[in-house]
Amino acid sequence: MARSAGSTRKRAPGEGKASRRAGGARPERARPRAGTVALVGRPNVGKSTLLNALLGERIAITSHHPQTTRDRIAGILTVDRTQYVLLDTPGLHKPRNRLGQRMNDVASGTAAEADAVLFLVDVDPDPAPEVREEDERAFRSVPPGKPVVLVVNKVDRVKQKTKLLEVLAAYAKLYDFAAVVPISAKKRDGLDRLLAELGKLLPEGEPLYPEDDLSDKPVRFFVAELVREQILLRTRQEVPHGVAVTVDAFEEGKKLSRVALTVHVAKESHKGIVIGQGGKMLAAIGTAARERAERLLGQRLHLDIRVKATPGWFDDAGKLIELGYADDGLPPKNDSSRARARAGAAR
Ligand SMILES: Nc1nc2c(ncn2[C@@H]2O[C@H](COP(=O)(O)OP(=O)(O)OP(=O)(O)O)[C@@H](O)[C@H]2O)c(=O)[nH]1
Ligand SMILES: [Mg+2]
Repeated sequence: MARSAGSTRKRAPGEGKASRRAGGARPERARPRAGTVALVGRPNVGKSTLLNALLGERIAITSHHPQTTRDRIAGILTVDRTQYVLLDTPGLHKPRNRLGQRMNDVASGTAAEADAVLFLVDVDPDPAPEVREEDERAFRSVPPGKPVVLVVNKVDRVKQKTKLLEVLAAYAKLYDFAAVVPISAKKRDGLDRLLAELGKLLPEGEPLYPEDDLSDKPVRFFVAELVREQILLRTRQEVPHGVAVTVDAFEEGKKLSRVALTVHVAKESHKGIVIGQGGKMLAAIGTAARERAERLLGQRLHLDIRVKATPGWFDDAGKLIELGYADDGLPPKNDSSRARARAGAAR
């Protein structure tokens, strides 16, 4: 699908938002609805995979490692006269450092601000008919009184459907959910019903974003994230958790944009792992990230990536700011809902 990084306003290089050209509202009698839905749940349950599946675009990075997502990322989906502002969030977990605490704050803060919450859990291939304790703990971060849709993901893994029904029945007792929806984000099963249930919970109103916007994040965010994704996919153990990627320069050209990035690793010894023998690993990371970024953003890119050890950055308030984890990732309070939803674009 055609994509462009363009938006109409004048902007600094790399600050333009990702947008979609296709789509748009089809005329219908129902009144327009628009609102925010926070996707929350434990790490690794498939929140970002679900966001991408609903949008039909891979805007959020995903991996088999827990705690892949570190920011709130809005994905904008307009179907008929309903605009869903889907807010992907970091997985709720027991934090071990400042970064982890910030990630939890972003997730629970986003749930508190949103019009509706999509609480996501996943099922094992052979699931026990009970609520997982970690899910119960994560659910406590959802403010009481919110409309919540419980979504049970990865049903493609379950062979015995009677077991799945038992899991659904157990989780349904956790709260007075607006709906309980089994899905497979990977196979895109159950997504139409999910959207129908979420749509009922959104307030009536005009779209919060232009209909061809895809996300609230600037282009440079996606380039940095796609580099981080390749590192998550290609490294193991403690290396991926200690990686942050910053954009140092973004030179926007008509035919080709040049992006200079730094990969920050937690230890000197991790540098060699990311660079690889003769620089092979870094070259592979760069090529794969560039290809994905070009596809998403609809522009040709040249990535210039260096690797630097920044020990302890995830526990250092000053370094967290330097590396882009400055605020709590939330839109400012005391604002109209329209301004709130748009605020993320300014980062
Ligand atoms: N079998 C199966 N795997 C899935 C499904 N959805 C997601 N996954 C896998 O689950 C893993 C985690 O997916 P993510 O989307 O990164 O999970 P997340 O909840 O965003 O994780 P954090 O960002 O760490 O909180 C990845 O390996 C996905 O491929 C699904 O429907 N079925
Ligand atoms: Mg995620």
